[in-house]
Amino acid sequence: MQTVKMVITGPFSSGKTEFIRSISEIEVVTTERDITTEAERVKDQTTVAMDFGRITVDDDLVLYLFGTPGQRRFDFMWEILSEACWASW
Ligand SMILES: Nc1nc2c(ncn2[C@@H]2O[C@H](COP(=O)(O)OP(=O)(O)O)[C@@H](O)[C@H]2O)c(=O)[nH]1
Ligand SMILES: [Mg+2]
Repeated sequence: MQTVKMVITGPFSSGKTEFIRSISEIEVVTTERDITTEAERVKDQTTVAMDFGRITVDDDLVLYLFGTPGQRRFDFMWEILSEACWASW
């Protein structure tokens, strides 16, 4: 069985968290917090650290899904999530 880490990234409010929620077979670990920036009030909450979900593709393949925050002020998480070895999570 192969386990592959997949990082879902993109701009703020592009649907990263919703995508992972839609396909994950486990309850998604989220870090949603209330929006505090006026310019971002297109929704109520935003991801401040990461999302985590998992989907079994077939007997041989499981995907670990990591979602990043979208805002530049959280860009340190892009590297952390991209570089971290999934086995250590
Ligand atoms: N209509 C529609 N709305 C979506 C879709 N995916 C996400 N959204 C909405 O777009 C907004 C941003 O989604 P979210 O997953 O929080 O974006 P993120 O900031 O990239 O994690 C939310 O209000 C979602 O409900 C989609 O496929 N269709
Ligand atoms: Mg999000």
